[in-house]
Amino acid sequence: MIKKIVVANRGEIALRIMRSARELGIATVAVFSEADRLMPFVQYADEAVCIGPAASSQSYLLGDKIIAVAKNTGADAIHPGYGFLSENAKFAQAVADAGLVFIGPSAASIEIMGSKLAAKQAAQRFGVPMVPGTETPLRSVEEAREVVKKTGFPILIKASAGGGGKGMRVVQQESELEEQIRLAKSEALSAFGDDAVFIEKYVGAPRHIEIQVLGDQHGHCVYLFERECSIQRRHQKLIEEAPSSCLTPAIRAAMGQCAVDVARACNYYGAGTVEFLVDEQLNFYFLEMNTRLQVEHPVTEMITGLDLVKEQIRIAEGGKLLFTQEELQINGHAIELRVCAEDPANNFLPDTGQLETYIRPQGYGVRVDDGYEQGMDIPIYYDPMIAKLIAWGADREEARKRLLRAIAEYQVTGIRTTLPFGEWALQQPAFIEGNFDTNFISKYFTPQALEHLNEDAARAAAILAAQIWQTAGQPQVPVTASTNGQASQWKKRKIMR
Ligand code: MV4
Repeated sequence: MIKKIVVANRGEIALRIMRSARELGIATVAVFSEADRLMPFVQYADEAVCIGPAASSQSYLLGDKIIAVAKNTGADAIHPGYGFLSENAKFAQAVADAGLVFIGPSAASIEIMGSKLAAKQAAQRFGVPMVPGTETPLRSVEEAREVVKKTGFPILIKASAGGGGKGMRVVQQESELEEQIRLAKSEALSAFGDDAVFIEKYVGAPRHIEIQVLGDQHGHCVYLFERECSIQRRHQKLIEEAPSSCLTPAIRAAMGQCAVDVARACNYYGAGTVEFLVDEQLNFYFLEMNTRLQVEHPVTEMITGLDLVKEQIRIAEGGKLLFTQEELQINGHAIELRVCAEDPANNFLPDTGQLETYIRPQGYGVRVDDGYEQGMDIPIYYDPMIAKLIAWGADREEARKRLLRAIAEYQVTGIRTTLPFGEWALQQPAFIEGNFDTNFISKYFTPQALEHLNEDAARAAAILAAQIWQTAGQPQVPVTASTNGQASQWKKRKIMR
């Protein structure tokens, strides 16, 4: 049994993992960078060790140092969270070699799924549907021409070592083919140290739907239904929900079975996610498998009632799954908004600075997974996501309205966030109808879409300034702080119609 876990991560996910560990009576060790000394996850841990300067390359990516911390503190396991070392097969192996438990899949599973070509070959043996194209490294332009005779244009060239959209190139016509292959290969070589590329027919307006799987070390594997992740911008997801509004029970079951097959194809254990593209006719195609806990896992937790981190720990200890597929069911609907320190009105540029006001929404069905407190600075060194706001409802419409209500309650000043984007997106007719694909943001969103929100805030500020002037002669109160509550009053009236 695991008694002490080193959490090799920071921010909201470090805290998220520590909370589950504490409920299980497991002690936690935080490793942190010099920039994170005052962070809540460092405070929350039973022990904390500074592992280096702010830059990830000198702290959160130092696998050997983190393993040494585990040894020195008498920990018996390491949880990698997401990002950083979570999908690094060498790190997973080094943890095992040090006599520690890696809370995740085997190094071999991570390695197979890290190669998109190896993943496709494994999936093909189980008859999992894939986009027409190649399953072996492209050897020549002639081979590409042969493949395109069958698929037609447009096609995508993808790097085998890529993933998550990295190293992808669209080719529209024959005349571009040779040049694009050359560019894709050289880009893949410099970015990943591996120039293997493959071809897929380009699916134009797909949905991105992923299936959560859970496997134990005794050969049992189940799927925990899907997450709809189509609302993204430049491969950065912004809104995720479970279940997807477009799947029928039959397609859900078929995709779930395929996801379990992909997991079996690499002897998977732990929590994993199998990504699919779904086209307009609801054909689905396996893309890749992510061998970690994902950012958006809470929506799955909200509709299944499971704690995925606890399940990961149980599985890592060698425990058996406590439920069968038949015992799992979807309860209600959950929607998550990623609250990032980015300015949606300015091309989603990262915005750093101080969280001057930070007041969380509360109430029934609202969950906030975050990693900062009011008054803290958002460092420039890491991912700009400061929180995940999740709403659960008995059905999709209740979840949507609840998330809007929570967004209106959320008070953040000092930095710009994606909260206004969320308010806008959740009110779009296409979103309300569930009728959208991965082009949702580029199709509907313009910075002007948020202008009415700014107008409201400006009007509220003007009214307040006039009132203060009348009663006191000149401003006595910091205007930024006092306009905030006023602005959200205006917002609320506008949203809740
Ligand atoms: C595709 C595709 C269209 N056709 N493959 C992007 C992330 C990576 N996992 C695969 N991606 C895509 N692969 C074929 N054959 C379109 C995308 C894609 C995408 C996928 C999921 C979510 C958002 C996306 C945004 C642009 C492109």
